[in-house]
Amino acid sequence: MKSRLMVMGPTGAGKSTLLAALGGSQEVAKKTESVVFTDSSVDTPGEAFDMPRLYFILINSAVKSGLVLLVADATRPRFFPAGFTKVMKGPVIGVINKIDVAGEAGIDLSRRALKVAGVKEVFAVSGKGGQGLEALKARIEEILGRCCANERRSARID
Ligand SMILES: Nc1nc2c(ncn2[C@@H]2O[C@H](COP(=O)(O)OP(=O)(O)O)[C@@H](O)[C@H]2O)c(=O)[nH]1
Ligand SMILES: [Mg+2]
Repeated sequence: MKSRLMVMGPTGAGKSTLLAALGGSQEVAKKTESVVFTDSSVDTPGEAFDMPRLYFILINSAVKSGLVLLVADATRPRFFPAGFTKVMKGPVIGVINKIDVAGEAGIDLSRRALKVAGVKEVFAVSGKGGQGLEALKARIEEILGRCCANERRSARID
């Protein structure tokens, strides 16, 4: 369904934890070995983001999603390929994760990295501690609600 929320980003950035915190999946802190689709979410393995020859997995999954979150780990900030998110069909939001434990420098660098990757909007959150999640949730609802209101019955993320 096009109302799915997809997460992508490096291994260990907290994608699966974030998805669970947003209500989109049951699984927490278990290594994601493959793309996991539910009616409301798409979880992706970090390898698909870390290895360019696997990018097609992310691009194909994004086609079946209404919104993509690019998750950056503020405790291990790093740059992503410039303009990477522009190849995704549909909107992409940047998420700086682990602000409960990251320092200012890691948060700032992650913000810059997400901008370089091509995202316009960035939210800073802790998928584990809950900080910033309400604002992110509200924005997700707004975007998915607008794109696919008639699909939202079984795909609510709140
Ligand atoms: N401190 C902290 N740890 C987190 C947060 N989100 C995830 N983690 C931890 O980071 C590790 C990787 O999380 P996971 O969701 O499996 O990452 P994924 O590989 O991107 O799906 C786990 O040990 C999580 O408990 C967060 O917001 N803060
Ligand atoms: Mg995972």
